[in-house]
Amino acid sequence: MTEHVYLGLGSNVGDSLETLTAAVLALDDVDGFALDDVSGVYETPPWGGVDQEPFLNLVVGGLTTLDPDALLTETQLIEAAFGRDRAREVRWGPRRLDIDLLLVGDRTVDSDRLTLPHPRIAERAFVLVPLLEVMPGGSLPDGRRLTALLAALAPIEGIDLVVRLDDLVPRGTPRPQGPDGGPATFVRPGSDAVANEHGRPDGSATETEGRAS
Ligand code: A4P
Ligand code: MG
Repeated sequence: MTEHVYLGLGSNVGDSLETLTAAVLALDDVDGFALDDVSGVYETPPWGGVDQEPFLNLVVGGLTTLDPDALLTETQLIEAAFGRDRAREVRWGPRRLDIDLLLVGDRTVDSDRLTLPHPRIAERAFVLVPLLEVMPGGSLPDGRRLTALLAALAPIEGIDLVVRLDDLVPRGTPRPQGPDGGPATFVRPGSDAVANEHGRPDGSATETEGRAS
């Protein structure tokens, strides 16, 4: 059986952009997993109450023939290969690389090792913003729409598009273009259109402070 799967990646230790790019390519190398789409990379304020650096986050969509447990084993091997040391971690603290299974088809799983959908999707703008890019119009298996979940977190500040990794997915759907031919913008609920430093409509500095939820 082939299923659609969505994975959330985050990093705030080391060269996060390099780590995330390499991790996406490592995922594509996993037997039984094929990369289908990758969101932009967003700089996001740390969520979870630990004082730490901002994260870079992205979401990938893929097709898999692996069962969720086997896929989790693969993602944890990739985390370890990039130097993640779980023994030294603070919960919701700094991470060299975190890969979360967000959604695997419509499955709901609640085992010691794995919960699906990932239990904190609805609370995390750093997940919902990139997830909506690769799953436009998407919903959780219980029917809650991603757009409604994101709106419920408003106002959302400090999430900024850093770069697109579209070249990693040559067969992906072409992206909508922004007004200047640059990256597409999105609008934070209750505020003006936002884009990265190349596409920001008012040319002002990119805001990095704020809160995710
Ligand atoms: N596990 C259960 N379900 C899952 C699933 N769906 N996907 C189990 C992945 N793992 C799952 O994982 C601990 C155990 O959860 C795993 O061994 C697996 O068996 P974890 O990643 O160490 O921690 P967690 O308790 O799952 O927490 P979570 O929600 O993944 O958060 P993290 O990784 O602790 O959070 N702020 C921003 N802006 N961006 C971030 O990326 N990340 C963190 C780290 C905190 N703040 C952040 C970010
Ligand atoms: Mg995690």
